[in-house]
Amino acid sequence: MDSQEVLKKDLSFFRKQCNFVLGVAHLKQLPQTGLPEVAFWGRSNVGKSSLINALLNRKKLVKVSQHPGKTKEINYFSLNEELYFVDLPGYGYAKVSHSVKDLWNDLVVEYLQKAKNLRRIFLLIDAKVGFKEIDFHIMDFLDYYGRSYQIVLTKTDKINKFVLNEVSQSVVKTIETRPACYPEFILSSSQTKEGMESLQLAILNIL
Ligand SMILES: Nc1nc2c(ncn2[C@@H]2O[C@H](COP(=O)(O)OP(=O)(O)OP(=O)(O)O)[C@@H](O)[C@H]2O)c(=O)[nH]1
Ligand SMILES: [Mg+2]
Repeated sequence: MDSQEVLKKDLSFFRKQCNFVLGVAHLKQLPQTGLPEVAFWGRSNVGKSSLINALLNRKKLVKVSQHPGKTKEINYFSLNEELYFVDLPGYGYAKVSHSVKDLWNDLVVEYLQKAKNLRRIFLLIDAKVGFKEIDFHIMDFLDYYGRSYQIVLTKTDKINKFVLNEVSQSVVKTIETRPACYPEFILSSSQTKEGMESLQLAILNIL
């Protein structure tokens, strides 16, 4: 087999059976299987759920919504019972009652502090919006806890090359100052599938 064939064979992993495992609302419900996990996080509506669907070649495995704040629990999806994809509730969405909002935040904060099998967090940034203040707070938190994360720009189909170039430069600058951030970032679109192979390779490398 040449290297191209090996690569294709590896990427076929993402076509294996995947299914919803559970939605975690309290930390004691976390799966105890010891399988490695990769998590997807970012502001509400940034495209976390869509990205998981695209990566797993599914249209409706994960619920996608026009309304920010759709994903409220920590949702676990298993790929071939070898790896968990973790869809985290988005942050930065204010239009929910404070008590519930605080609960989500506490849950995610606790998960990120304690998760033993979490190998990397893909931190999604909408390419059209760029970094917001809250994204910097989130990165402060991840850097503080030494949680390995990698930046993924989403929805690149919505912007032109000029804007993409500008936002990419700001990402490069940000990464330089962030100790827990993986040095390379990924451009992605769940619509055009740009970046899916890069993300899949990144995940295979983590495994
Ligand atoms: N054009 C375009 N739209 C996208 C893309 N990814 C997601 N969207 C749209 O963005 C909206 C939000 O997508 P979701 O995947 O639900 O976002 P999320 O980050 O999971 O949102 P919450 O669970 O609410 O935090 C939906 O209307 C999607 O169709 C993309 O790559 N390109
Ligand atoms: Mg979602």
